[in-house]
Amino acid sequence: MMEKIRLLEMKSEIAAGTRGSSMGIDALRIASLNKKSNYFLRYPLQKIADRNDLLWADNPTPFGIRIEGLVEVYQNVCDSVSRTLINEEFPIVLSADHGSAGGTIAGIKKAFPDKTLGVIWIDAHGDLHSPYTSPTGNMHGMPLATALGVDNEECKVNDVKEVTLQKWNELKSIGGINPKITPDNLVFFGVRDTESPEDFLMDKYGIKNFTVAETRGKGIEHAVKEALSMLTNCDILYVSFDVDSMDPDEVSYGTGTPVKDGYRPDEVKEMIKLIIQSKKVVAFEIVEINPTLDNKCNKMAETAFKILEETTRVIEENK
Ligand code: EXY
Ligand code: MN
Ligand code: MN
Ligand code: MN
Repeated sequence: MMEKIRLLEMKSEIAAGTRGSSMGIDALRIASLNKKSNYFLRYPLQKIADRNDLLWADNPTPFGIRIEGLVEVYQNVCDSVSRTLINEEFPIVLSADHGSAGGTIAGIKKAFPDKTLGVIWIDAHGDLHSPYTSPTGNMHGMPLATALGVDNEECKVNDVKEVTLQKWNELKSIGGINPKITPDNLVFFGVRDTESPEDFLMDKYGIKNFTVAETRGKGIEHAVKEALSMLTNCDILYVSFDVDSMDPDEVSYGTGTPVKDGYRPDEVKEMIKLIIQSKKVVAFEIVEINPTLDNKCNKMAETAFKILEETTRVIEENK
């Protein structure tokens, strides 16, 4: 098991549909200071180079220079995550936008190429789109498609330029392995805002989604046990926590794509704690805090920080 924790800071928001998630990690810092916590002093922190300069470039369309920039972001995240794991440290990835999570998965696989990786994705969204199917062109809706290596052309709604496809194929191959995960080793919690191409993939591959209602109906402990039992063939696990999995009316609208009827913070905290106790977890990631959208001052970051602190404590206990 990992000796110690390393925080990896990734402020890229070039995959986002809205500006501001790059400030989510500093909002976490503010939350930690308001709580008089020394959390950000306790662990080594590595800043990973983003390409937010592309946000101010001419014509920074998602399928123009932004996808080129995302290839670089994926590579940077992949290298940092894999180096951290090879150094027997536990990476806690503090990301802006969920778009960079494809790089996190690439980094885990680069560090452990022969291990079967399971992914637990806590999110209101499926993040399963490709350039062929995306309703918005925002690449934060695509990280899992890059990890699964799926183009989902059968559900094509967009014409895609050759140059875009080349970059898309590069995204899928970052870290040298494609695909990095198989659909039977992916479990969702809280997904409740998908488009038909994503529903098609979830049905085609039988990807399990524990809805909020099902999680509550079964009880969190039972739902997590069931999820872990579906991933027993995995040697290692990675948990990606998108704060928009939580209910915006319960917490705040401080995230890029809020969706009603989400989890309460205590439910998510308990869920992650139980998952991490499984000891197979080698990386944890928290994404999508956007303080510029918070309708309750810094409530999203404060809520997320409490979950991050508790999760980190459990990771340390389980080392
Ligand atoms: N499925 C929608 C799209 O692809 O544009 C919304 C995606 C939201 C993604 C956020 C990070 O979870
Ligand atoms: Mn986003
Ligand atoms: Mn997401
Ligand atoms: Mn989401």
